[in-house]
Formats: sequence, C-alpha cells, structure tokens
Amino acid sequence: IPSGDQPAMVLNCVLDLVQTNEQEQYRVLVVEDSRVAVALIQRTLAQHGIDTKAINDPGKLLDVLESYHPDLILMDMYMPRFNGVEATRVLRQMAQYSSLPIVYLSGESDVGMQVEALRLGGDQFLMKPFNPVLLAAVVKTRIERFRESRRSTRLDGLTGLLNHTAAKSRLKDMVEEADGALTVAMIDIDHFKAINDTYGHPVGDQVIRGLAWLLKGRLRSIDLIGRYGGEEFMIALPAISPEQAGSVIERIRHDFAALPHAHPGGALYASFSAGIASYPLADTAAALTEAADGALLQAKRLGRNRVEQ
Ligand code: GH3
Ligand code: MG
Ligand code: MG
Ligand code: MG
Ligand code: MG
Repeated sequence: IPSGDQPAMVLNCVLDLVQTNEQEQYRVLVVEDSRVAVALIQRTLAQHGIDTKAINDPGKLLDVLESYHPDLILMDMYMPRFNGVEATRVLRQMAQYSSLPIVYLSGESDVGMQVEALRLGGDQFLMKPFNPVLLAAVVKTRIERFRESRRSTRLDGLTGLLNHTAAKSRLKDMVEEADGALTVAMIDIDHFKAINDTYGHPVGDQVIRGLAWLLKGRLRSIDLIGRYGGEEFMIALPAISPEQAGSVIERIRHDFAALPHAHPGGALYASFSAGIASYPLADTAAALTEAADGALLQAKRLGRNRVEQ
C-alpha cells in the first residue's frame, strides 16, 4: 500500500489484496511412496504455479487433509502398508471428501484393475510414466471445475448472495479475523407476506432482488452480504466503528423505503427493519447473530422500517 493520504487509493489497494486472496493458489496433495515420482510430479506442477504437498504415510492422510485443504489428490495405487484404492474408498464415505477430485497416477496397466479403482471412488486414471502436459491439464481443469461447483453451492440462486450456510461460516471466519470493530446486522423486509398476497410471488421475488441489488451497490467487497432466509438478510461490516456501520445501515434503510418496485399495475414501496450488534460487545458469531436478532425483533415491535441496536 503506497504512502499518502488518499483514502480511495488505499481502499483500492485493499480491494486488490482481497481479490488476490479469493483466487488462491491451487493445492494438490500427492500420495506417493516413490521419492523420484514425487520430485517429478512436484516439479511439473510447480511449473504451472500449483502448490503441492507430498505424503507416503497412510496414517497422516486425514490429518494432512484437514490442515492442507487440497483441491485435488494425486493418488498412487501401490505403496508399502498402503493401498491407494482402499484409501480412496474410505475418503468417499466421508461427507466432506465425497466430491474432492481424486486422480490415480499409477503404473498399473491392467484395465480391469484400473476400472475397479475408478469404481471404488477415483475420478480418473493416469498412467506412469506420465506426460507432464497431460498431467498439468488434468489437474488444472479438474480443480477449476471443483472450485466452480463449490462456489455455486455457496451462493443463493435468486440473489447471487451467500446462502445461509455460507454466510454463517463466513461470519465465523470474520469474527476470528476481527482485530477491531465488526458490526452484524440482521435485516428483514416488513409485511412481506402482504406483498406476496397482494401482488403475487414473482413480484415478491423482485422486491428481494431489489434489496440484494441495493446492498451489493452500497457495501464494500470486504463486507459480508448473505441471504439468511426468505426475506431476511445478514450483513457484517468489519473495520468501521459501530456508529459508522449503524449510519450505513440507516442510509440503506432510508433509500430502500424510497425505492419503487414495479408490478403490473404500477409501483409499490417496501421497507425493512434491522437489528445491529457489534464486536467486541458480543464476541462470537452466535452471540452477534443472537443480539442482532433480538434488536431486529425490537425494531419490529417498535413499528418497523427502523434500525435498532
Ligand atoms: P414482518 O414484518 O413481521 O417481518 O412480517 P412478514 O410478513 O414479512 O413476515 P413473515 O415471516 O410472516 O412472512 C415472510 C414471507 O416471506 C412468508 C413466505 O411465504 C415469504 N417468502 C419466503 N421466501 C420467499 C421467496 O423466496 N420469494 C417470495 N416471493 N416470498 C418468500
Ligand atoms: Mg507406489
Ligand atoms: Mg422473516
Ligand atoms: Mg416475520
Ligand atoms: Mg418480514
């Protein structure tokens, strides 16, 4: 970050950092007993900017998976005290590894054995000695597809925002990383059932998308925006004071209430209520959510279209 006091410039640099972090380096776990093979594989993948970690001990597999979070496993078939196909079969029974790409890299030339290895959970079979160009291409395309599908299961289909599960998990990370202020807001559209009942479900959907659009436009890329439930959203704003965060939410509340939503007979107006809570007053994701929920309930009780703390 360059020195100088231009906030916009500093902000842009911060955004760049965030975006680079999002496009993390690909990680491949190499399960292989031959040092020569490991060296060849690591050199090939390193030439493509891919990070690798190698193990030859079956006892370490689960621990390494938890700490290294690979995007793909390159699995040897035959190792002393260790069978790659058996390890694959075990991983496939664990929910968190059921779709992790596993590519065999083995000298096994018997097609029947290769087919059996795929049947027990492998995604692809590559022969040793391997072609470096093919190996790199297989690894890269499989990882791209894996990351894309993981990304799409984290997003809500109607709004493109983080879904409930992803928003909760992102908030946990943000609380762990918080080195100062962090404000959470729970937002709920007012009398939404009446909007559906009066104008129909598709118009209701448009109102939800309208709020999502407004939130995306007003918040920073470091902020969390999630669709927490039907017409309920979760927001988290790091690195600004609770007072500043409160006025950001208040301005969005004001502008949403003035935003016209089209329906076949003209335009309708909606509003939302919000409850906010700040770290470190509440210091876990659960405590922040609960406190913000309580404040939201209070905002509803006090007549809606308002922000409460
Ligand atoms: P309040 O001001 O107390 O929040 O009242 P409300 O009517 O907004 O609250 P309530 O929870 O009773 O109604 C929420 C409604 O939102 C009920 C449900 O059918 C509707 N809903 C949930 N998800 C969607 C969706 O994706 N699209 C549409 N159109 N409606 C949805
Ligand atoms: Mg071997
Ligand atoms: Mg609701
Ligand atoms: Mg409700
Ligand atoms: Mg509501």
